[in-house]
Amino acid sequence: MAEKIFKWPKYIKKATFHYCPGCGHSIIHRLIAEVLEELDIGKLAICVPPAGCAVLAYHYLDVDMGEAAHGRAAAVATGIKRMLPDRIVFTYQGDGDIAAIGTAETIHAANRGENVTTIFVNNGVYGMTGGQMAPTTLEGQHSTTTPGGREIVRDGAPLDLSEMVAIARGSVFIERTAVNTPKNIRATKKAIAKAFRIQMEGLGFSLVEILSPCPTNWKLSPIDAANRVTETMTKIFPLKVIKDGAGQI
Ligand SMILES: Cc1ncc(C[n+]2csc(CCOP(=O)(O)OP(=O)(O)O)c2C)c(N)n1
Ligand code: SF4
Repeated sequence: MAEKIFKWPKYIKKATFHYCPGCGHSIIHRLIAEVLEELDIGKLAICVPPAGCAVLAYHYLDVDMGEAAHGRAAAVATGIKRMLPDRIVFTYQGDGDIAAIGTAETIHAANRGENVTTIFVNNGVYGMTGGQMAPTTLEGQHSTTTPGGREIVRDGAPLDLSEMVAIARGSVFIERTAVNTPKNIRATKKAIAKAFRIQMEGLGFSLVEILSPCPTNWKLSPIDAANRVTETMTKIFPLKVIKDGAGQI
């Protein structure tokens, strides 16, 4: 009998994604849905989606949702988890959301050791609003607000948000992955599953940073955008487990 190797994930709604061709958000949604199903925690899950291209995540992920204002997801997740400790609470945030306007909420939630999980989608730009520079924009990268390329002296260096969160004593597990190749997609799914398991065990704050193509604002084809992740982004944001275990690094 033929083996079924592909099916519609239980926690993805029958909707058509609005994401651009080659965008990483679609893949990441699917991975989250697969992990929720495999860990049998979909009915317990509460997602706090961002302001950003994934603001409509509630159209796609079939789990409870508690929308947050731009950058406030870690604070909203804190409140939800403290009121409903038996639920699995996760934020889903872009780099503008988490590493610019939401830096304070994120660092302090991590430092308090809030038992929540953060999915941090790093595409190096403010995608939804048209491709402005984000804290994670690379040196020399063109954006609508750095038309001649990001200059470190003028604009600052790319921000290592995940490493900053790792320094916070209450964070437990932090890994940086990518969704530009099948191998990296598989590693991302493993990392998301580990982050959720840490929350299920009540161990504290977990975060998975996922390097994710934004072909539209990078002005590249989907294939060239996927290649750029390995060729350029991973040189500045290496794929690795940044922290595995409680305490300060
Ligand atoms: C308080 C506030 N300031 C600004 C905005 C406008 N805004 C919406 S999405 C966004 C940036 C989103 O970029 P990012 O978080 O990187 O997510 P992406 O769209 O790239 O997935 C901004 C600045 C807003 N919604 N609320
Ligand atoms: S603008 Fe970028 S991040 Fe937003 S949906 Fe399109 S490819 Fe994805």
